[in-house]
Amino acid sequence: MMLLKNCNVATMVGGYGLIKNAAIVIDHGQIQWVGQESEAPSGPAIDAQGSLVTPGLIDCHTHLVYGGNRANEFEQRLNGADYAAIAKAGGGIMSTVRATRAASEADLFKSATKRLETLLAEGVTTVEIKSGYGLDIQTEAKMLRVARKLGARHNATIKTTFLGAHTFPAEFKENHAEYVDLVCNQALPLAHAQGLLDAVDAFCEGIAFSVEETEQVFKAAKALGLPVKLHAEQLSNLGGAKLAAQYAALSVDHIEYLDAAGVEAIHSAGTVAVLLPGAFYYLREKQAPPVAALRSCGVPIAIATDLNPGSSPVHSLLSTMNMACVLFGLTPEEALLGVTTNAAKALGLKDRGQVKVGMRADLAFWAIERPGDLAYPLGFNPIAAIMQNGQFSKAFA
Ligand code: DI6
Ligand code: FE
Repeated sequence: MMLLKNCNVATMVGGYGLIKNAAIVIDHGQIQWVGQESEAPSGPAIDAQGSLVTPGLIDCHTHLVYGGNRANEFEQRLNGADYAAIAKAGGGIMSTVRATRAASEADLFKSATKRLETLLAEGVTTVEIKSGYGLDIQTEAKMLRVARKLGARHNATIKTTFLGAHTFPAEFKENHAEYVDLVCNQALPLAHAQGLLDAVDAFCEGIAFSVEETEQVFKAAKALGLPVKLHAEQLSNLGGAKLAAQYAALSVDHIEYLDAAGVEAIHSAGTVAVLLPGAFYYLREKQAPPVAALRSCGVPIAIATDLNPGSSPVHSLLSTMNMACVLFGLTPEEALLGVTTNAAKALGLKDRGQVKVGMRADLAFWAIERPGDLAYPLGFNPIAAIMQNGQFSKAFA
């Protein structure tokens, strides 16, 4: 049993849920008690140095396993080329697919480890990682094995998502139906049979998969009992979110172009809206997601880095909180909910995202006073200590 004293706890229960002058009891990797320090059980305690304690942060949307990088495309875009045009010309996602196919499993593990450790240093304790830069049976599985191995080697929970339907690989450019068939009937079931999958995603967009093609992928996922998520309405409004709602998706992600009917549909389905301000920032998008409508409807809003080599080479969830506030108008409390409670929901995780009895003891201790101290600076990390499953992965100095 471990007793922590001298802290303020952002429980995230019923909103921000602050308990001042708090103590926390942890046992067997779980929170056993949380409340006023004056009412805490007696015994030897660890001094939490007056820190603000939040749930360990959750990055619920990343593509952090990949080969190569796309700094060249960053330059091309600065010179006027646009994201979709680069993709159509065989760059974009396909450029990363070529590099990822060519990379050894050991090299992918090594480069992904650096990115993961950068995220974890900011109090992140759970990370979702997608495949989608293989687009063939072997390379999709290779990426997912790397993601599983990252989870086994780090003090963090890694959730994996199959994204075989990310784009059409060059060899299927003229035969989309055959590729969708390969995804649904071979790549997906094989990865699942190897225990590599927690969820299934697709990129529903003009430059990627149509609503009908996406539905085939969702049907295959459901047949295997896997939950679905969707990259939807990022660059245009195809109605992907409505489809996702019909399949009780955990989340719809990006959603800059989501309309009122889409908001209503995901609200009814209990689907989380995942905002990815890093991609919006890098692609210099003009249309922000419908935050006011999501709020007034009561749709849970999560935010994530979307860490990927093309549209969002963002390795910081704290910076993402800042961008969600500055670019999308979230409040710092909403941003914090977006990387804790609502991010847990977006991954279907019921055992984390709040500091309350029975939850997993994943905690971040910050040398700050209020959520604004996380969302307001850029490039400053006020972490004091990190606890993962009841153990300090970073101890107090
Ligand atoms: N949307 C994204 O933001 C990433 N994938 C997707 O479907 C970007 C992937 C990339 O550009 O490499
Ligand atoms: Fe993405």
